[in-house]
Amino acid sequence: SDYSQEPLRHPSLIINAKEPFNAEPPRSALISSYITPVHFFYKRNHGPIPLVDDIERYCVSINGLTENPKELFMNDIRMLPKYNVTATLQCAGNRRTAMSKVRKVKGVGWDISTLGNAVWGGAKLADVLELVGVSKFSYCTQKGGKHVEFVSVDKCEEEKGGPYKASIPLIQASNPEADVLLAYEMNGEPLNRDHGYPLRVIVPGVIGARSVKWLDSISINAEECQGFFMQKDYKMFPPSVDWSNIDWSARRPQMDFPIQCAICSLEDVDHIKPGKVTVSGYAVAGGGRGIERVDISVDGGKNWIEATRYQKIGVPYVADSLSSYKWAWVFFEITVDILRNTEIVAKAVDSAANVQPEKVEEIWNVRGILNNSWHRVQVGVGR
Ligand code: MTE
Ligand code: MO
Repeated sequence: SDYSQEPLRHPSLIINAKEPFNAEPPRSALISSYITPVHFFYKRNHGPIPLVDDIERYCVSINGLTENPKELFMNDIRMLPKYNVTATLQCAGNRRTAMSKVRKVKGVGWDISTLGNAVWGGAKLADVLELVGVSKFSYCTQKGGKHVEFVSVDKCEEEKGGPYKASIPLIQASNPEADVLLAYEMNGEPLNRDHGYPLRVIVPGVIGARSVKWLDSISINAEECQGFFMQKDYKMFPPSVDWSNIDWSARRPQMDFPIQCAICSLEDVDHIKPGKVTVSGYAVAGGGRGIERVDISVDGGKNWIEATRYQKIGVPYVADSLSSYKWAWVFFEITVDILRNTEIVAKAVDSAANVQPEKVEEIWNVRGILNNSWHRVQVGVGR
């Protein structure tokens, strides 16, 4: 593989793997602003960053089980109504390092910053599909298409040198309320190469793996995508399954991510002065479910107090109100008194009353995905 044309990256990113480039920001940088600056946004790749330079000739072909296949140029996509969707993208591997401490798992190690919140600008996939004869809210096209597959221009080892790909159900793709985008902007700027220039998919509320970067083509198919990352990866197995008895066909590809939160104002083992300590971080729910509550414990999980939540500084957050960003994280904050060595814990509850599991052991899985166990930081109190 050719890594000679990689873009420049911010020097404070924590690099978990160099080639392919996989990096996350430090915890404190992650919560330094509600909208994650592009340079601090985690980067998750499975191959070299492709170089798409002839933007005039760049086009996305839309084919498969539709009456009216088409090639769309950037101008065709820009002509459609533009939407700005604030959405948190989270990798299924977020917090994998902590899971691998229980028992070894396969995959790049990640701390708690394998997610970011951006304003994605682009066309709604539901509008794009209408251009090829698929009406809004369709389960199935006349020719029997039920899944929408996204194929990239990059090349990955796992696909034996072929492109990265993924699919989502047609009903989600054609639902304008699902806010699935073909995005050409991130935080008001053209997408950069690391994040999918010139065009990527954004599937809000779903693990990052389905938000295909460097889009090359879209195919409407009867079956879900048979690619590696749909069928041989990013599936959740019970703790009893290991590499000797794994049956990939027994599980479905993971779509929504689960309720998640983490403390970012403290490192794993922090030494602090006795007195008031600010505990802050992010909480995010999959599938557009809002965050109902974030609970903090300063005694390892015996007693809990509720943190304040916000999406805009100074404005209390209310889940599912018209003023909330339904696909985006909330920040939480609370000031506590810490006088002796202890464990500070955070757990969130979403609007469907889903709660994070207490122990990582209960959700351990061989691929090391979806670690959303209570987030704990050990604090040592010194002089
Ligand atoms: N798309 C392509 N073409 N190639 C990839 O390797 N990685 C996926 C997804 N889309 C990937 C991809 C994964 S696993 C995640 S978590 C997100 O992109 C990461 O997006 P980001 O690098 O913009 O943060
Ligand atoms: Mo990912």
